[in-house]
Amino acid sequence: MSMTTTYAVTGMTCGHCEGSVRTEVSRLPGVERIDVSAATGRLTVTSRLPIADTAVVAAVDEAGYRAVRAR
Ligand SMILES: [Cu+2]
Repeated sequence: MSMTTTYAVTGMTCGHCEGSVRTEVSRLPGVERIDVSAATGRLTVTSRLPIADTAVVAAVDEAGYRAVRAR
């Protein structure tokens, strides 16, 4: 069963930013799908394993942006 979590990401401005976030988040174990939009500042991660918010935030930080868990 998959779970989906959404984050608000600040600092992304273009497709390159989206690609950087996608690359880092895709390294996390269990990730099945990543939807990321610079236009909306949203990152949605679908995974088959629970992923700690801190791990996602750290991955986004690694890409150069800041993520906060969204409702
Ligand atoms: Cu960019």
